[in-house]
Amino acid sequence: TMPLSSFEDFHVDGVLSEGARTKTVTILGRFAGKPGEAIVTLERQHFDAEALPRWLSRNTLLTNTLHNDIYCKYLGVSSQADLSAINVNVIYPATEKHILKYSTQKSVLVKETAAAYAAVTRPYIESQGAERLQWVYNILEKKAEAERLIYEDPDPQLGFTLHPDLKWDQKQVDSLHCVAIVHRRDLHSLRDLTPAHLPLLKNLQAKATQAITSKYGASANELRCYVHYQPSYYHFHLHITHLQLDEGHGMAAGKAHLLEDIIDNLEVFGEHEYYQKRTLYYSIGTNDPLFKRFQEHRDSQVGSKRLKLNL
Ligand code: M7G
Repeated sequence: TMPLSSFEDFHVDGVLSEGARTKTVTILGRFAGKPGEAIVTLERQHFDAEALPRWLSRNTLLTNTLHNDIYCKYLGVSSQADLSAINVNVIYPATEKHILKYSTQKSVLVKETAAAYAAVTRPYIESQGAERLQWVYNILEKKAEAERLIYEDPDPQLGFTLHPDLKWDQKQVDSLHCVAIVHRRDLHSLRDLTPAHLPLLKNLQAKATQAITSKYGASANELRCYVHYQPSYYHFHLHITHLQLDEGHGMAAGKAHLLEDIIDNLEVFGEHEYYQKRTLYYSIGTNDPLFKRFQEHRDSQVGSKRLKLNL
């Protein structure tokens, strides 16, 4: 076969698959008058530095689709014919923590023992300002995203809200990503969970998946329900994604804990304070303020050992 110079006389027989995250589409087709079928994969190109000034100009018209606190989501359409539409997320005004989170950085694996949690992580969580959770409280109080609400169980102890995640443009069910946020405000992370929370977790499991199934048609065994440790936001919430969605780092071993596993661990080992006592391993960016705290902790331990040894 000759290399092509264009898609002249190409006929599309059908779409074989689409990748929402990879921005690809794979097509089955034929060339008129020629035998055999062709599989063609189209992949959107990376943004090159040269195109950025053209995108970030008055020629890009933004239609707002989400506004919650400092977070906005838009559909961007350029009046320059050679540029196609894009999804745009804006954080404004961004805090130092946001800038660090979104900057390219190295990751390291952290071993968080129960003692390290008590000495480093818990004080860090307690030092978080309430303003970081403003978007969560806006959702719970219907001050934002009320029109995007998929489902709510208003019970103050067992209840939660269910919304499309900021990351999902809601275009395709196989890239579905929703977030269920519990109404109670005393649970910060996985570390706080005990058998007393089993009714809450089982309520989430049953009703959130049921609501997604009836709204989007994805069946329960096509959904992945998980909790991040460490999360970015210390108010207990559940991620629900379609199994087809490749969420990259957000699904990585160590970071994503399946809701089913959490429930099972609490049922089997919960009386032994499973999530309070066990060692948790996760990767963390070296820009993360929590990483700095682990470093300071290690340095102070080395220092106090030296003192004890009279060095
Ligand atoms: P996380 O596990 O705390 O942190 O998840 P991660 O960002 O490291 O995954 C928080 C989830 O909430 C993420 O999937 C965010 O995309 C999502 N999210 C964040 N904000 C600020 C909003 C928002 O304002 N609205 C909605 N609907 N989702 C959000």
